[in-house]
Amino acid sequence: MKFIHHSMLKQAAEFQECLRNLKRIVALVGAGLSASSGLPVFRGSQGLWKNFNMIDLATPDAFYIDPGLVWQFYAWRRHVALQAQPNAGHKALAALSHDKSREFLTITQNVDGLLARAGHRQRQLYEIHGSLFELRCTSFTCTHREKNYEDPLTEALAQEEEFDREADMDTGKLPQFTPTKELLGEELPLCPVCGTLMRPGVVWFGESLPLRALDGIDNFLESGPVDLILVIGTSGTVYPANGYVERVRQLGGKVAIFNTDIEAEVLAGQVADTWGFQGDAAVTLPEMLQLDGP
Ligand code: BV8
Ligand code: ZN
Repeated sequence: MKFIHHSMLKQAAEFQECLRNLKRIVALVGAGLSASSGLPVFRGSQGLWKNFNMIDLATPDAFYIDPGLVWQFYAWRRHVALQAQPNAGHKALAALSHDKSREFLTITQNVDGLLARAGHRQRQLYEIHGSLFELRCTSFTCTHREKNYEDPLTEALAQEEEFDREADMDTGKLPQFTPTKELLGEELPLCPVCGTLMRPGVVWFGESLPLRALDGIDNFLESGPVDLILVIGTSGTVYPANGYVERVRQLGGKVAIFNTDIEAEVLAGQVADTWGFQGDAAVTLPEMLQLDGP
């Protein structure tokens, strides 16, 4: 497929030439960036949702109906995220956040904490769907919330099988979630202040996104031109997160897509102001962002 290859080389050269002069950049990140760290993506073959419908797990109703099931899901997600390591893609974005010659911010849909662990500047990292490592009290009269990296959170939530990343990655066996037991309320994380059940500090379907984050992103988008949005490892199915791509286009910015699955016309360079780099973002992103000098 010489043609595609030629077009990709051309896009790469053009992108890197352009990147030097692009001063205000936004990254929109999805599960694909953490895929090669061993964390399953939500859709596609190894879909995390495959063995469980998202409605069963990532909604307030699911938690109300069966907090034990939902807590086992999130305890398992915390466990595998803590076992995972940030990859070269996470580190490339973290490096860009320390580049003084540009204004840059990352909007991540991921709740796995890997960008923070890669050393991304906190002030420029917006976790718009929350974090697995935030816990919140469910009582309306209590405002307790905490950062919490303990694993297990409670004895009952201890994860049996150790997820052996190397071995499992080779066999392509990604961690699968199978709830094992009926858990009672007192076996779940309880608020240290008022004793009420705690919940994961993530944004569930039907819940609004953290307003502080939305405001911070709006300030960036409205306080100057936006030259480029890097769209990394996201299927673009969840809103309002994926609305930012269109917003940057409307502001006259260019779009660079990093995904294992890119539309043919983007690959062929037929979509205006849009580059497409097909492959594992942990490989393509560092390659394309190597900033050899200012
Ligand atoms: C809200 C936290 C209103 C929890 C998540 C109908 C139409 C449009 C929208 C809606 C609709 N009905 C309802 C809505 C709104 C809804 C929504 O968008 N639904 C979708 C599913 C249709 N949105 C909401 O409910 C949001 N809230 O709208 O509130 C409101 C306003 C005010 C007051 C009250 C209410 C809240 C959405 C947040 C949900 N929480 N996560 C948790 O993680 O458990 S969403 C969760 O799924 C992730 O955070 C992420 O956002 C999403 C997964 O998407 P991706 O990250 O893109 O991952 P995916 O697997 O889909 O794709 C992976 C991609 O990577 C693929 O493209 C693949 O090709 C690529 N890839 C794979 N490997 C690699 C790779 N790329 C590069 N390298 C690789 N190695
Ligand atoms: Zn409380």
